[in-house]
Amino acid sequence: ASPLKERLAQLIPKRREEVKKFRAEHGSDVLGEVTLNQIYGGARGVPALLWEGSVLDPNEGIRFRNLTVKECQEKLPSATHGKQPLPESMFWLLVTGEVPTANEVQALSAEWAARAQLPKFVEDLIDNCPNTLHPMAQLSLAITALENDSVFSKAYHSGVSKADYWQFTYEDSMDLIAKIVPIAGRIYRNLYRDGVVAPIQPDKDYGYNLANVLGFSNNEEFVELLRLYLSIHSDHEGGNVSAHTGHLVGSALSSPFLSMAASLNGLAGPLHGLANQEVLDFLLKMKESVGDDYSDETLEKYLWNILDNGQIVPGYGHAVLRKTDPRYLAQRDFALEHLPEDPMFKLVSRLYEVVPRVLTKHGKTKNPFPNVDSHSGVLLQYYGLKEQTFYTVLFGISRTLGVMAQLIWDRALGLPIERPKSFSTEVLKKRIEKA
Ligand code: CMX
Repeated sequence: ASPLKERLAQLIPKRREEVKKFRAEHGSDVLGEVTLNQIYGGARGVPALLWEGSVLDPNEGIRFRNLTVKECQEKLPSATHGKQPLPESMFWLLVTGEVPTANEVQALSAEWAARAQLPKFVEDLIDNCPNTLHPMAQLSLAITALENDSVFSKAYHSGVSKADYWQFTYEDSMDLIAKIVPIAGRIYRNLYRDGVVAPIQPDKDYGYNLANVLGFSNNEEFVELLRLYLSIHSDHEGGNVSAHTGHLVGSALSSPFLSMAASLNGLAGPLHGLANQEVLDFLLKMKESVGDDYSDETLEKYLWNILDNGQIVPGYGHAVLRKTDPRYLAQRDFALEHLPEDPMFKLVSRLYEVVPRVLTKHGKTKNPFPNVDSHSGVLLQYYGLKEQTFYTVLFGISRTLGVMAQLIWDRALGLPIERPKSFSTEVLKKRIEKA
Protein backbone atom coordinates (compact mmCIF):
# COMPACT_ATOMS: atom_id res chain seq x y z
CA ALA A 1 0.00 0.00 0.00
CA SER A 2 1.06 3.58 -0.61
CA PRO A 3 1.02 5.74 2.57
CA LEU A 4 0.43 8.85 0.45
CA LYS A 5 -2.58 7.28 -1.26
CA GLU A 6 -3.95 6.20 2.12
CA ARG A 7 -3.58 9.72 3.48
CA LEU A 8 -5.28 11.12 0.39
CA ALA A 9 -8.18 8.72 0.79
CA GLN A 10 -8.69 10.26 4.25
CA LEU A 11 -8.33 13.86 3.12
CA ILE A 12 -10.44 13.80 -0.05
CA PRO A 13 -13.91 13.22 1.47
CA LYS A 14 -13.33 16.08 3.95
CA ARG A 15 -12.15 18.44 1.26
CA ARG A 16 -15.06 17.53 -1.00
CA GLU A 17 -17.48 18.43 1.79
CA GLU A 18 -15.61 21.64 2.57
CA VAL A 19 -15.68 22.78 -1.06
CA LYS A 20 -19.33 21.80 -1.45
CA LYS A 21 -20.30 23.89 1.56
CA PHE A 22 -18.08 26.81 0.48
CA ARG A 23 -19.69 26.86 -2.95
CA ALA A 24 -23.19 26.51 -1.57
CA GLU A 25 -22.62 29.55 0.64
CA HIS A 26 -20.52 31.74 -1.66
CA GLY A 27 -20.96 30.36 -5.16
CA SER A 28 -22.26 33.67 -6.54
CA ASP A 29 -19.80 36.00 -4.77
CA VAL A 30 -17.84 38.26 -7.16
CA LEU A 31 -14.02 38.13 -7.03
CA GLY A 32 -13.07 40.61 -9.71
CA GLU A 33 -13.78 42.16 -13.04
CA VAL A 34 -12.18 41.76 -16.45
CA THR A 35 -11.00 44.68 -18.52
CA LEU A 36 -10.55 44.80 -22.27
CA ASN A 37 -6.80 45.14 -21.73
CA GLN A 38 -6.76 41.86 -19.81
CA ILE A 39 -8.43 40.10 -22.73
CA TYR A 40 -5.74 41.36 -25.11
CA GLY A 41 -3.05 41.12 -22.43
CA GLY A 42 -2.68 37.43 -21.67
CA ALA A 43 -5.42 37.37 -18.99
CA ARG A 44 -2.88 38.84 -16.57
CA GLY A 45 -4.35 38.98 -13.05
CA VAL A 46 -7.78 37.55 -13.94
CA PRO A 47 -8.88 35.35 -11.01
CA ALA A 48 -10.04 32.28 -12.89
CA LEU A 49 -8.28 29.15 -11.71
CA LEU A 50 -8.26 26.79 -8.76
CA TRP A 51 -4.78 25.71 -7.66
CA GLU A 52 -4.26 24.09 -4.26
CA GLY A 53 -0.50 23.47 -4.10
CA SER A 54 0.87 27.00 -4.06
CA VAL A 55 -0.02 30.68 -4.19
CA LEU A 56 2.24 33.43 -5.53
CA ASP A 57 2.49 36.82 -3.87
CA PRO A 58 3.98 39.51 -6.17
CA ASN A 59 6.31 40.78 -3.43
CA GLU A 60 6.99 37.83 -1.19
CA GLY A 61 7.14 35.15 -3.89
CA ILE A 62 5.84 31.61 -3.76
CA ARG A 63 4.30 29.78 -0.81
CA PHE A 64 3.99 26.02 -1.15
CA ARG A 65 0.90 25.12 0.88
CA ASN A 66 1.51 28.30 2.82
CA LEU A 67 5.22 27.65 3.46
CA THR A 68 7.84 30.02 1.99
CA VAL A 69 10.92 28.62 0.26
CA LYS A 70 12.95 29.22 3.44
CA GLU A 71 10.31 27.54 5.63
CA CYS A 72 10.34 24.54 3.28
CA GLN A 73 14.12 24.35 3.66
CA GLU A 74 13.72 24.41 7.43
CA LYS A 75 10.73 22.11 7.84
CA LEU A 76 10.71 19.50 5.08
CA PRO A 77 12.71 16.31 5.66
CA SER A 78 16.12 16.25 3.99
CA ALA A 79 18.60 13.45 3.25
CA THR A 80 20.55 11.96 6.18
CA HIS A 81 23.61 14.14 5.63
CA GLY A 82 21.89 16.84 3.64
CA LYS A 83 19.98 19.98 4.43
CA GLN A 84 17.94 20.68 1.30
CA PRO A 85 14.33 19.48 1.17
CA LEU A 86 13.89 16.12 -0.53
CA PRO A 87 11.62 16.46 -3.59
CA GLU A 88 9.62 13.57 -2.14
CA SER A 89 8.78 15.75 0.86
CA MET A 90 7.79 18.63 -1.42
CA PHE A 91 5.43 16.34 -3.35
CA TRP A 92 3.87 15.08 -0.13
CA LEU A 93 3.38 18.68 1.00
CA LEU A 94 1.87 19.77 -2.33
CA VAL A 95 -0.56 16.85 -2.37
CA THR A 96 -1.65 16.77 1.27
CA GLY A 97 -0.84 20.23 2.64
CA GLU A 98 1.09 18.47 5.41
CA VAL A 99 4.78 18.13 6.26
CA PRO A 100 5.61 14.42 5.97
CA THR A 101 7.58 12.33 8.45
CA ALA A 102 10.94 10.88 7.47
CA ASN A 103 9.28 7.45 7.13
CA GLU A 104 6.61 8.75 4.81
CA VAL A 105 9.28 10.35 2.64
CA GLN A 106 11.27 7.14 2.57
CA ALA A 107 8.20 5.21 1.45
CA LEU A 108 7.80 7.65 -1.46
CA SER A 109 11.47 7.26 -2.45
CA ALA A 110 11.05 3.49 -2.48
CA GLU A 111 7.77 3.64 -4.40
CA TRP A 112 9.15 5.91 -7.09
CA ALA A 113 12.27 3.76 -7.49
CA ALA A 114 10.08 0.65 -7.77
CA ARG A 115 7.94 2.19 -10.52
CA ALA A 116 10.84 3.47 -12.64
CA GLN A 117 11.09 0.62 -15.18
CA LEU A 118 10.53 1.87 -18.76
CA PRO A 119 8.67 -0.03 -21.48
CA LYS A 120 11.18 -1.22 -24.07
CA PHE A 121 9.43 0.65 -26.89
CA VAL A 122 9.84 3.94 -25.01
CA GLU A 123 13.58 3.31 -24.67
CA ASP A 124 13.74 2.51 -28.40
CA LEU A 125 11.73 5.65 -29.18
CA ILE A 126 14.28 7.80 -27.35
CA ASP A 127 17.21 5.94 -28.89
CA ASN A 128 15.76 6.55 -32.36
CA CYS A 129 15.51 10.32 -31.95
CA PRO A 130 18.04 12.26 -34.04
CA ASN A 131 20.53 14.09 -31.84
CA THR A 132 19.35 17.33 -33.42
CA LEU A 133 15.93 16.95 -31.70
CA HIS A 134 15.83 19.20 -28.65
CA PRO A 135 15.83 17.30 -25.31
CA MET A 136 12.48 18.88 -24.38
CA ALA A 137 10.86 17.54 -27.55
CA GLN A 138 12.33 14.09 -26.79
CA LEU A 139 11.04 14.28 -23.23
CA SER A 140 7.56 15.23 -24.36
CA LEU A 141 7.52 12.40 -26.94
CA ALA A 142 8.55 9.83 -24.35
CA ILE A 143 5.98 11.04 -21.80
CA THR A 144 3.25 10.95 -24.45
CA ALA A 145 4.27 7.37 -25.26
CA LEU A 146 3.77 6.31 -21.62
CA GLU A 147 0.06 6.68 -22.43
CA ASN A 148 0.31 3.07 -23.62
CA ASP A 149 0.16 1.90 -19.99
CA SER A 150 -2.18 4.56 -18.59
CA VAL A 151 -4.43 3.02 -15.96
CA PHE A 152 -6.55 6.19 -15.98
CA SER A 153 -7.36 5.84 -19.68
CA LYS A 154 -8.13 2.13 -19.26
CA ALA A 155 -10.31 2.77 -16.20
CA TYR A 156 -12.17 5.58 -17.94
CA HIS A 157 -12.96 3.42 -20.93
CA SER A 158 -14.03 0.53 -18.73
CA GLY A 159 -16.58 2.90 -17.17
CA VAL A 160 -15.35 3.41 -13.58
CA SER A 161 -17.24 5.87 -11.40
CA LYS A 162 -16.24 9.52 -11.56
CA ALA A 163 -15.77 9.46 -7.78
CA ASP A 164 -12.84 7.07 -8.29
CA TYR A 165 -11.06 8.94 -11.10
CA TRP A 166 -8.55 10.39 -8.64
CA GLN A 167 -7.27 6.94 -7.74
CA PHE A 168 -6.27 6.17 -11.32
CA THR A 169 -4.90 9.68 -11.79
CA TYR A 170 -2.80 9.03 -8.70
CA GLU A 171 -1.45 5.74 -10.08
CA ASP A 172 -0.49 7.29 -13.42
CA SER A 173 1.02 10.33 -11.67
CA MET A 174 3.23 8.14 -9.51
CA ASP A 175 4.36 6.17 -12.59
CA LEU A 176 5.05 9.37 -14.48
CA ILE A 177 7.11 10.91 -11.68
CA ALA A 178 9.08 7.67 -11.40
CA LYS A 179 9.65 7.07 -15.11
CA ILE A 180 10.57 10.61 -16.08
CA VAL A 181 13.92 10.11 -14.30
CA PRO A 182 15.25 7.22 -16.45
CA ILE A 183 13.73 8.95 -19.50
CA ALA A 184 15.73 12.10 -18.73
CA GLY A 185 18.83 10.02 -18.03
CA ARG A 186 18.51 8.25 -21.36
CA ILE A 187 18.08 11.49 -23.29
CA TYR A 188 21.11 13.01 -21.55
CA ARG A 189 23.36 9.98 -21.92
CA ASN A 190 22.37 9.50 -25.59
CA LEU A 191 22.94 13.11 -26.54
CA TYR A 192 26.02 14.04 -24.55
CA ARG A 193 27.67 10.85 -23.25
CA ASP A 194 28.09 7.19 -24.13
CA GLY A 195 24.41 6.21 -24.23
CA VAL A 196 24.76 3.99 -21.14
CA VAL A 197 22.26 4.79 -18.37
CA ALA A 198 22.92 3.69 -14.79
CA PRO A 199 20.10 1.64 -13.25
CA ILE A 200 17.75 3.18 -10.67
CA GLN A 201 18.90 2.31 -7.12
CA PRO A 202 15.89 0.95 -5.20
CA ASP A 203 17.22 2.11 -1.82
CA LYS A 204 18.11 5.66 -2.85
CA ASP A 205 16.13 8.88 -2.97
CA TYR A 206 14.74 10.62 -6.05
CA GLY A 207 17.42 13.33 -6.27
CA TYR A 208 20.20 10.77 -5.94
CA ASN A 209 18.66 8.61 -8.64
CA LEU A 210 18.34 11.54 -11.00
CA ALA A 211 22.00 12.44 -10.43
CA ASN A 212 22.87 8.79 -10.93
CA VAL A 213 21.13 8.33 -14.30
CA LEU A 214 22.80 11.52 -15.52
CA GLY A 215 26.18 10.22 -14.29
CA PHE A 216 26.85 12.65 -11.42
CA SER A 217 25.92 10.74 -8.26
CA ASN A 218 29.51 10.57 -6.98
CA ASN A 219 29.27 14.26 -6.05
CA GLU A 220 27.10 14.61 -2.93
CA GLU A 221 27.06 18.40 -3.27
CA PHE A 222 25.56 18.09 -6.75
CA VAL A 223 22.97 15.63 -5.44
CA GLU A 224 22.00 18.22 -2.82
CA LEU A 225 21.75 20.85 -5.54
CA LEU A 226 19.36 18.61 -7.49
CA ARG A 227 17.21 18.05 -4.39
CA LEU A 228 16.94 21.81 -3.93
CA TYR A 229 16.37 22.38 -7.64
CA LEU A 230 13.63 19.72 -7.88
CA SER A 231 11.87 21.09 -4.81
CA ILE A 232 11.81 24.78 -5.70
CA HIS A 233 10.89 24.45 -9.41
CA SER A 234 7.95 22.15 -8.66
CA ASP A 235 5.10 24.62 -8.42
CA HIS A 236 4.43 28.30 -9.03
CA GLU A 237 0.65 28.50 -8.67
CA GLY A 238 -1.72 27.68 -11.51
CA GLY A 239 -1.62 30.45 -14.10
CA ASN A 240 1.86 29.96 -15.57
CA VAL A 241 1.94 28.24 -18.96
CA SER A 242 3.09 24.78 -17.86
CA ALA A 243 0.80 24.52 -14.83
CA HIS A 244 -2.22 25.92 -16.61
CA THR A 245 -1.69 23.71 -19.66
CA GLY A 246 -1.48 20.52 -17.61
CA HIS A 247 -4.64 21.48 -15.74
CA LEU A 248 -6.48 22.46 -18.95
CA VAL A 249 -5.63 19.34 -20.92
CA GLY A 250 -6.40 17.17 -17.88
CA SER A 251 -9.84 18.78 -17.69
CA ALA A 252 -10.74 17.00 -20.93
CA LEU A 253 -9.97 13.77 -19.03
CA SER A 254 -6.85 13.21 -21.07
CA SER A 255 -4.58 11.01 -18.94
CA PRO A 256 -1.80 12.41 -16.70
CA PHE A 257 0.73 11.40 -19.40
CA LEU A 258 -1.02 13.35 -22.15
CA SER A 259 -1.63 16.28 -19.80
CA MET A 260 1.98 16.43 -18.64
CA ALA A 261 3.37 16.13 -22.16
CA ALA A 262 1.29 19.18 -23.09
CA SER A 263 2.52 20.99 -20.00
CA LEU A 264 6.14 20.21 -20.95
CA ASN A 265 5.59 21.56 -24.45
CA GLY A 266 4.62 24.86 -22.86
CA LEU A 267 7.54 24.79 -20.47
CA ALA A 268 9.81 24.42 -23.52
CA GLY A 269 9.07 28.00 -24.65
CA PRO A 270 11.81 30.65 -24.27
CA LEU A 271 9.61 33.01 -22.26
CA HIS A 272 8.93 30.22 -19.75
CA GLY A 273 11.12 27.23 -18.80
CA LEU A 274 13.53 27.47 -21.71
CA ALA A 275 14.75 30.72 -20.15
CA ASN A 276 17.22 28.71 -18.02
CA GLN A 277 18.93 27.51 -21.21
CA GLU A 278 18.78 31.00 -22.70
CA VAL A 279 20.35 32.48 -19.56
CA LEU A 280 23.43 30.28 -19.77
CA ASP A 281 23.84 31.04 -23.50
CA PHE A 282 23.56 34.72 -22.62
CA LEU A 283 26.09 34.47 -19.76
CA LEU A 284 28.63 32.53 -21.81
CA LYS A 285 28.43 35.01 -24.67
CA MET A 286 28.73 37.89 -22.27
CA LYS A 287 31.72 36.30 -20.54
CA GLU A 288 33.42 35.82 -23.89
CA SER A 289 32.90 39.45 -24.71
CA VAL A 290 33.74 41.09 -21.36
CA GLY A 291 36.45 38.67 -20.17
CA ASP A 292 37.31 39.48 -16.56
CA ASP A 293 36.07 43.05 -16.80
CA TYR A 294 32.92 43.01 -14.64
CA SER A 295 32.86 46.79 -14.22
CA ASP A 296 29.54 48.62 -14.19
CA GLU A 297 30.48 50.42 -17.36
CA THR A 298 31.31 47.30 -19.40
CA LEU A 299 28.32 45.29 -18.19
CA GLU A 300 25.89 48.16 -18.73
CA LYS A 301 27.19 48.75 -22.24
CA TYR A 302 26.73 45.07 -23.06
CA LEU A 303 23.17 45.06 -21.69
CA TRP A 304 22.15 48.23 -23.54
CA ASN A 305 23.36 46.67 -26.74
CA ILE A 306 20.96 43.75 -26.21
CA LEU A 307 18.04 46.00 -25.31
CA ASP A 308 18.70 48.43 -28.15
CA ASN A 309 18.56 45.45 -30.51
CA GLY A 310 15.03 44.78 -29.27
CA GLN A 311 16.04 41.60 -27.40
CA ILE A 312 15.15 40.62 -23.84
CA VAL A 313 17.48 39.97 -20.92
CA PRO A 314 16.68 36.33 -20.11
CA GLY A 315 16.12 35.43 -16.46
CA TYR A 316 14.81 38.86 -15.55
CA GLY A 317 11.20 40.00 -15.27
CA HIS A 318 8.06 38.10 -14.35
CA ALA A 319 4.37 38.18 -15.13
CA VAL A 320 3.40 38.19 -11.43
CA LEU A 321 6.51 38.75 -9.28
CA ARG A 322 7.57 42.32 -8.56
CA LYS A 323 10.60 41.59 -6.36
CA THR A 324 13.56 39.22 -6.56
CA ASP A 325 12.32 35.65 -6.81
CA PRO A 326 12.99 33.80 -3.50
CA ARG A 327 13.86 30.76 -5.62
CA TYR A 328 16.68 32.84 -7.11
CA LEU A 329 17.80 33.75 -3.60
CA ALA A 330 17.78 30.11 -2.44
CA GLN A 331 20.09 29.25 -5.34
CA ARG A 332 22.26 32.27 -4.61
CA ASP A 333 22.63 31.10 -0.99
CA PHE A 334 23.68 27.69 -2.28
CA ALA A 335 26.29 29.34 -4.53
CA LEU A 336 27.58 31.57 -1.72
CA GLU A 337 28.10 28.47 0.39
CA HIS A 338 29.56 26.11 -2.20
CA LEU A 339 31.07 28.09 -5.09
CA PRO A 340 31.64 31.68 -3.95
CA GLU A 341 34.77 32.08 -6.09
CA ASP A 342 33.41 30.65 -9.34
CA PRO A 343 33.89 33.31 -12.04
CA MET A 344 30.50 32.58 -13.63
CA PHE A 345 28.75 32.89 -10.27
CA LYS A 346 30.57 36.19 -9.77
CA LEU A 347 29.22 37.38 -13.11
CA VAL A 348 25.68 36.35 -12.08
CA SER A 349 26.20 38.21 -8.82
CA ARG A 350 27.37 41.34 -10.56
CA LEU A 351 24.42 41.22 -12.95
CA TYR A 352 22.12 41.06 -9.93
CA GLU A 353 23.45 44.54 -9.10
CA VAL A 354 23.56 45.94 -12.62
CA VAL A 355 20.57 44.52 -14.57
CA PRO A 356 17.78 45.89 -12.33
CA ARG A 357 19.25 49.37 -12.73
CA VAL A 358 19.45 49.05 -16.51
CA LEU A 359 15.98 47.52 -16.91
CA THR A 360 14.50 50.22 -14.68
CA LYS A 361 16.10 52.90 -16.83
CA HIS A 362 14.93 51.07 -19.97
CA GLY A 363 11.47 51.53 -18.48
CA LYS A 364 9.49 48.70 -20.07
CA THR A 365 9.49 45.69 -17.78
CA LYS A 366 7.21 45.80 -14.76
CA ASN A 367 9.73 43.74 -12.78
CA PRO A 368 13.45 44.45 -13.25
CA PHE A 369 14.54 41.71 -10.82
CA PRO A 370 15.83 38.17 -11.46
CA ASN A 371 13.59 35.10 -11.63
CA VAL A 372 14.34 31.44 -10.91
CA ASP A 373 15.91 30.80 -14.33
CA SER A 374 18.54 33.44 -13.83
CA HIS A 375 20.59 31.31 -11.47
CA SER A 376 20.20 27.61 -12.09
CA GLY A 377 22.56 27.31 -15.08
CA VAL A 378 25.71 28.54 -13.34
CA LEU A 379 25.18 26.06 -10.53
CA LEU A 380 24.75 23.14 -12.91
CA GLN A 381 27.74 24.09 -15.07
CA TYR A 382 29.95 24.38 -11.98
CA TYR A 383 29.37 20.68 -11.28
CA GLY A 384 30.04 19.68 -14.88
CA LEU A 385 26.48 19.56 -16.23
CA LYS A 386 27.43 22.00 -18.94
CA GLU A 387 24.96 21.13 -21.69
CA GLN A 388 22.49 23.98 -21.37
CA THR A 389 20.06 22.54 -23.94
CA PHE A 390 19.29 19.95 -21.25
CA TYR A 391 18.46 22.41 -18.46
CA THR A 392 14.75 22.73 -19.16
CA VAL A 393 14.41 18.95 -18.83
CA LEU A 394 15.40 19.31 -15.16
CA PHE A 395 12.78 22.04 -14.77
CA GLY A 396 10.28 19.68 -16.43
CA ILE A 397 10.98 16.85 -13.99
CA SER A 398 10.41 19.21 -11.10
CA ARG A 399 7.31 20.83 -12.59
CA THR A 400 5.81 17.34 -12.97
CA LEU A 401 5.53 17.21 -9.16
CA GLY A 402 3.37 20.34 -9.02
CA VAL A 403 1.23 19.59 -12.05
CA MET A 404 0.53 16.01 -10.92
CA ALA A 405 -0.31 17.10 -7.37
CA GLN A 406 -2.98 19.42 -8.75
CA LEU A 407 -4.26 16.94 -11.32
CA ILE A 408 -4.99 14.44 -8.55
CA TRP A 409 -7.07 17.13 -6.80
CA ASP A 410 -8.74 18.18 -10.05
CA ARG A 411 -10.15 14.68 -10.37
CA ALA A 412 -10.79 14.28 -6.63
CA LEU A 413 -12.92 17.43 -6.68
CA GLY A 414 -14.59 16.43 -9.93
CA LEU A 415 -13.66 19.67 -11.71
CA PRO A 416 -15.36 20.01 -15.10
CA ILE A 417 -13.86 20.57 -18.53
CA GLU A 418 -12.38 24.09 -18.78
CA ARG A 419 -14.13 26.42 -21.17
CA PRO A 420 -13.66 30.16 -20.69
CA LYS A 421 -15.54 32.49 -23.04
CA SER A 422 -13.83 34.18 -25.97
CA PHE A 423 -14.90 37.03 -28.27
CA SER A 424 -13.82 38.50 -31.59
CA THR A 425 -12.75 42.17 -31.75
CA GLU A 426 -16.01 42.96 -33.56
CA VAL A 427 -18.12 41.43 -30.81
CA LEU A 428 -16.03 43.11 -28.13
CA LYS A 429 -16.60 46.48 -29.83
CA LYS A 430 -20.36 45.89 -29.89
CA ARG A 431 -20.46 44.85 -26.25
CA ILE A 432 -18.40 47.90 -25.20
CA GLU A 433 -20.69 50.23 -27.22
CA LYS A 434 -23.73 48.76 -25.47
CA ALA A 435 -22.19 49.03 -21.99
N1 CMX B 1 14.23 42.16 -20.81
C1 CMX B 1 13.77 43.11 -21.68
N2 CMX B 1 12.48 43.46 -21.76
C2 CMX B 1 11.62 42.89 -20.91
C3 CMX B 1 12.03 41.94 -19.95
C4 CMX B 1 13.40 41.56 -19.94
N3 CMX B 1 13.86 40.64 -19.11
N4 CMX B 1 10.95 41.54 -19.25
C5 CMX B 1 9.89 42.21 -19.75
N5 CMX B 1 10.30 43.02 -20.76
C6 CMX B 1 9.44 43.85 -21.62
C7 CMX B 1 8.40 42.96 -22.27
O1 CMX B 1 8.93 42.29 -23.42
C8 CMX B 1 7.33 43.95 -22.62
O2 CMX B 1 7.72 44.66 -23.77
P1 CMX B 1 6.63 45.11 -24.89
O3 CMX B 1 5.77 46.10 -24.18
O4 CMX B 1 7.48 45.68 -25.97
O5 CMX B 1 5.90 43.87 -25.29
C9 CMX B 1 7.38 44.91 -21.42
O6 CMX B 1 8.68 44.74 -20.84
C10 CMX B 1 6.33 44.64 -20.36
O7 CMX B 1 6.40 43.28 -19.97
P2 CMX B 1 5.99 42.81 -18.49
O8 CMX B 1 4.55 43.13 -18.31
O9 CMX B 1 6.97 43.35 -17.50
O10 CMX B 1 6.25 41.23 -18.56
P3 CMX B 1 5.25 40.08 -19.06
O11 CMX B 1 4.34 39.75 -17.93
O12 CMX B 1 4.62 40.42 -20.36
O13 CMX B 1 6.26 38.88 -19.34
C11 CMX B 1 8.17 37.55 -18.88
C12 CMX B 1 6.92 38.22 -18.30
C13 CMX B 1 8.79 36.64 -17.81
C14 CMX B 1 7.77 36.68 -20.09
C15 CMX B 1 9.18 38.66 -19.30
O14 CMX B 1 9.59 39.39 -18.16
C16 CMX B 1 10.39 38.12 -20.01
O15 CMX B 1 10.34 37.94 -21.24
N6 CMX B 1 11.52 37.82 -19.29
C17 CMX B 1 12.68 37.20 -19.86
C18 CMX B 1 12.42 35.72 -20.07
C19 CMX B 1 12.39 34.95 -18.77
O16 CMX B 1 13.27 35.11 -17.92
N7 CMX B 1 11.41 34.06 -18.61
C20 CMX B 1 11.34 33.14 -17.45
C21 CMX B 1 10.24 33.51 -16.44
C22 CMX B 1 10.17 32.49 -15.35
C23 CMX B 1 9.66 31.17 -15.90
O17 CMX B 1 8.50 31.13 -16.33
O18 CMX B 1 10.41 30.19 -15.94
